[in-house]
Amino acid sequence: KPDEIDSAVWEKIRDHPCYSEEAHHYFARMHVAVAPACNIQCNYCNRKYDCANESRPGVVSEKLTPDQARRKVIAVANEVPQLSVLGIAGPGDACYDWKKTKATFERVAREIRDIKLCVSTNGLALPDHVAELTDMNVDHVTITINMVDPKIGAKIYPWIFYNHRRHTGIDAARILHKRQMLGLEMLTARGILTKINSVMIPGVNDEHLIEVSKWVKERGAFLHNVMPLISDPAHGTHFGLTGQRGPTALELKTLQDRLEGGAKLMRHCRQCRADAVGLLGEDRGQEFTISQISDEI
Ligand code: CLF
Ligand code: SF4
Repeated sequence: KPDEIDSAVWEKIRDHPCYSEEAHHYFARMHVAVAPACNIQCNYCNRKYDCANESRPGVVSEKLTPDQARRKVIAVANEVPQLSVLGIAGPGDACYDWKKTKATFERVAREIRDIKLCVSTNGLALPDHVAELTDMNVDHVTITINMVDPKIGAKIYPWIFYNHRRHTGIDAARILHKRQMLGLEMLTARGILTKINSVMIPGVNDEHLIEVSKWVKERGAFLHNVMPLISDPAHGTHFGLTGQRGPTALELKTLQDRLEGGAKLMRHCRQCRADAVGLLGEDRGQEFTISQISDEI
């Protein structure tokens, strides 16, 4: 255990492949794509594929009901001894599509007691579910935070759906920002480890992510993961259609180096799919499609 990390935190990260760089060589995660609905629109999203919170577009993820997800997790746990974490990361928003997220976690936790539960969200609905996340012993939550200035947010989010209606422009970005900060503070107060994902969008929020890093560090974020925008016109995202480019590998690394000294950086993210299975960078999802899993589980 590294000296600077306290023992309670170490227990939470030592076998989590995203929260501990060391652990990612030995421990596997799996995602189940149970949460297709989303409450915001990001200009880098293509709903046909996965939540770009964490996911590389490509092939449509296999969407599952909570019971199918339970069966799949058991099948994977039987075959993949390194499995330590079950994450829900889309294809929509795990906290907005909450009933399915909750039902999945409850079913799995009843049968596999030591699996770690992990959630990824845009943060808008997060404050409403922090109490339940705490009750379910969810120790890891990722919030995608791309701005702390609503003027920049308005360039990334055309609308959000909140309190039964659609909000647009700066108004939408301001609400999203407040909810993200509130959610982060609530998690920190309860000792839940938080990772902040930021999508680096050149010319839109690249410089601004230095400010984001300060804000989230002050509010107790455990890790900051800056990911490159994946902008391919073929995927039909808004940014893809407007010709917005993603950063080069050098631009990403230069920004990450400038962020040293803010929140601790994650540098080994592989932008997993919403139905990824295996070690990071490995995707064994095709071995565990629901049609291959016995009905008896
Ligand atoms: Fe999944 Fe995300 Fe949990 Fe990890 S992924 S919900 S924190 S278990 Fe990890 Fe994949 Fe990067 Fe995500 S490498 S995309 S950071
Ligand atoms: Fe798409 Fe995820 Fe953004 Fe929702 S939060 S619009 S699913 S990228």
